Parts: sequence; C-alpha cells; structure tokens
Amino acid sequence: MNKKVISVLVVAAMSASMLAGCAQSAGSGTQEAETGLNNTDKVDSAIQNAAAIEDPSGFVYTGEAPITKEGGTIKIFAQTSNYPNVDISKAPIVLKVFEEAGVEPSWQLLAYDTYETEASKILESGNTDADIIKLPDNDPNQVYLKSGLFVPLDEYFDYMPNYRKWLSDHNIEKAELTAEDGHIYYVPGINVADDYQPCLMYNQVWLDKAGMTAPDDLTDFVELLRYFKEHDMNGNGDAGDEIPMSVMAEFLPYMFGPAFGLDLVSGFQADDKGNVTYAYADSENYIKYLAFLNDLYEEGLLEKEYAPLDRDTVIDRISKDLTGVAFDYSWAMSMMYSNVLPYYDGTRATAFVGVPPLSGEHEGFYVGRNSLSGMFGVNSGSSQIELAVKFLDYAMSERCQEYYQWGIEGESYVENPDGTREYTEKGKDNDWLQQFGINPAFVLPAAQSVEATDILVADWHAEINRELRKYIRHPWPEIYATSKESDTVNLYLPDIQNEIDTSSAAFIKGEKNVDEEFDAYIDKLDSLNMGEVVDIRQKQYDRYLKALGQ
Ligand SMILES: [Ca+2]
Repeated sequence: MNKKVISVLVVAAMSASMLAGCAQSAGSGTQEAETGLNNTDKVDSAIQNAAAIEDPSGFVYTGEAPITKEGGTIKIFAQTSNYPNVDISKAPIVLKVFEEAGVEPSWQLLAYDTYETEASKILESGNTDADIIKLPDNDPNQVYLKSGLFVPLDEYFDYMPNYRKWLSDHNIEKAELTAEDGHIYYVPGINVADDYQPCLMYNQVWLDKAGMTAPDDLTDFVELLRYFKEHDMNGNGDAGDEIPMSVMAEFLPYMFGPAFGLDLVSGFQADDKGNVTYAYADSENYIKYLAFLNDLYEEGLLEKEYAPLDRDTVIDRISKDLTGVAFDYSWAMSMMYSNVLPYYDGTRATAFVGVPPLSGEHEGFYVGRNSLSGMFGVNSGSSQIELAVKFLDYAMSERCQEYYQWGIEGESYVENPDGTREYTEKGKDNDWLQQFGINPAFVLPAAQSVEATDILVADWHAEINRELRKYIRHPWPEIYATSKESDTVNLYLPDIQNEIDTSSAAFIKGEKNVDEEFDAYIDKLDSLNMGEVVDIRQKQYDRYLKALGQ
C-alpha cells in the first residue's frame, strides 16, 4: 500500500474523531445539581504530597515497569478496534504493555460502532467487574462520576507518578478534567489539538501567476479573489470559468470570524476579564462579519449556491484547476486537494498550501480543538484498586505512548542515526500496522502524535503545519456541567442554533437586511432564552478559571 493511501486511511480516522470532537456534548443526567465550586487544592495538594509507597510485598512502583512483582490480571472494559479485521486484544503493542507491567490482560470488549449506547447500558446497571473502564463519552454532565462507579484518582496519586507529572505539565487539561467536586476521576486519551487544524489554503501556482503573496488582511484578500475571478488563471483561454473561492459553508465561521474578533466555532468566548459572551449575538462585530460576507456574496466572490457545497465538489473543481482558495481540515491540503491538481509534482510550489489566518480590525487566529479524547476510569468495585490505578498510570506513561505511536523498534519502525524514526516496510502497510495495535485508543489511553502524523503527509505539509502552529488558539474549554445546567442548555440551545443558521444565511444572501433587521434577530435570540444559556456558560467558565488557578 502506498503512502498516499495509508495517509488517507489513517487521517480519515483522525478526521472522524476531529469532527466528533466538534459536536457539542449533549445528554442529561439524573443527579441533582451541586452548588459547590471547584476545590483546586484537592488535586494540587494530592500531586504535591504524593509519595511512592510499598505494596504488601514490599515492592515500590516508581512509574517504570513492572507495576508489581506478584503478577495478576487486569480486566479492561473497552471497545473493539474500528477496523473489523483487527483483534485489538491480541495486538502485539497492547500485549507488550501488559507484559512489561507484569500482569495478564482480561477483556470485556463491546463493538466499536455501538459502544456509546451499549456501554452506557452496562455502566448504568453497574453490571461489570472490570478493573478499568473506558467511558462511553467524556461524561460531560458528570453522570458517571457522580454515580460512584469510579474512584477519585487523586486519592491514589501515590500510585500514579506518570499521571501526576502529566497533569502538572498540562494545566488546561488538568482544569478540564477537574470535576465540580474538585476530584479527578479519569485518565484521558489525547487528540492532536494544536496541529493539523482547519486552515486557509491557496493554489500556489495561481498566487504566483497573480504575482501576489498570501494576503494577510481582508482587503488584500478581496483583491486577490477579484483577480482570480477576472483572469484566466487556469490558462484554458476562458477567463470566465474560474471560481475564486470554494469554501464549504461550515468553514466560513472558522475562516472569517477571527478577523472580526469572533470565535464562531463554539460561539462562546471569554474576554481578558473572564466575561463570557455569545459571538453570534455580538452587535458590534458579528454584524460586520455578516455585512462582509454579504458583500462577497453580492459581488459573486462567494458563490450563489455556497450552502450546499461539499468536499467532493471542491476536490472535483481542484482536479479541473477551476478554483484558487479553499478552507478545510489541514489533512485535506496534501491528501485530497494538492494530490488531484493536474500539475502537482510533490512540491510546495505546485500545491494547495496552508497560510496564516486573515486579519481585519482584529488579528486573525485559527481555532484548535480540545485535546481530551476517550476517558478511562478505575471501577470503585474493583477488588484491586491499587493495582488497577498503577496499570492505568503505566499505560499512560511516555514509554507506552511511544509504543502506541510507533510500535516496536525493528518491527514496525526503525530509528535513524539522526534520531528520527520511520516506519518499516511492514509498518507502512496500514492493515498490518492496525493489527499490530498502533494507536490502540479503543482499549488504552493513547495520545495522537504530531511526529507520527508528520511522516504521513508530504514534507512541505509538515513544514506548513509547523509554521501555522502559532496561530492556533485553544477552543472553548471542555467543562463539566451539572445536570441542571445541561438540562437548560439542551432545552434552549438547539432552537438558538437553528435561528442562527437560518438568519446568517438570510443576512449573507441579502434576504434580510443587516442594518435594518439585526436588532430583530437579537430580540429573537433573547426570546429563545439566549441570556440563560450565556449565564450558564459564564458559571462554567468561572469554575474552569478557578480550576486553572486564576
Ligand atoms: Ca480559465
């Protein structure tokens, strides 16, 4: 299998989780809301006061294997691989972690596709004797952690040197993981969050033909679109077949919001003082954003049928050299866009290239994503909590992350004299690599790696990713909700989002007049209880800041 095909497979899996990560957490709980604020001292003092202690046999776990000298079995409740032909319970990488830890695995694996539903049924019934459990979701409403099913890990930090260190080095994630009661219950898997995020891309050949460099502000950007529209950029003798920009509607907020000071991805944003506002109700900046897009639309720089545009159409246009500007997940850059360009020769000069964000009255940025992925907790009903905690700690250690990302040296990868690593011929076969157990996030707290992603994409793409990293801004944080909060948000937010979608399209197309009808739009949002939703987000953000220690 060639590199391109592997890349598409691996990255397709990655993008599926990215998309999933964008969805707002929903669901409702049955627990009563608690009013207590975070007690950051609990976690921090647990981190500071932890000390390695002996187990009954006199053995001390220090963060390196083994976790015990007594042997034993750890039972994991988790999900099967998303590759149907992969038995993750027999994958060499997974078995290696158990072997080093000095324990045997035992499994309760549920099907990947139905895990969320089926696992939650079993957890709600409390009917599992597994030691370690992969949660069906990130427990956004604290349903599981309040059910008493999981032990507060901070009470066992003596046995978690690797996790303690990781939390100390990752303040944002530590704050996000801190429950309302001040405890940390889960060890997360980790997504790539600041790399390979959605960005603006140009056809470099068209840019060169226009004698321009990538515009950094909206005015120059519009000039560039006009140039692309009016000239025979593809050189087919017809100056009328160029479509200056092909951006799917869902990415317009990512692309243009920041130039107006808006994070329209979640819509919720906080200023320097911690005041939370709803960007879609910003009557100073959002109105300018809409007016700008309406101008693009009226001038034909944003196409009339922009709403139904999908990725397949964008790819088709690029393959026919019909369009010059795109905005998409970074992986599309070399894997779906550049590779179909008729004259792409593998170099940056002939590619669709990612560029810095557009600025306006506000400095541009890109919105990254939350890094927390699948959560693992220790069953409070386990007969061997200490051993399970130690195993979870070892399974998230840096050493094990190397296994998850690269596999085993000499088999799936080799290390070059300069210290860089690359997959072996076998390792480049995605089917083999999946069966080997690469990135076993279904059963263990694995982290995605930038380094392992870099080698899947063209070298120039990895280089562009490094250049764009500094523009990524952390998205609205994941903050645990009380069940009362989530009930209210789930009751009101869908209607609010529906109103936003309908109105923004009407404003952009000029069916509604921005100057005359924006106030009525705000009134409508108010009548849909936007104020209550923002109040809840404010309370949640206050808890987050407190957990951050601010
Ligand atoms: Ca043409």
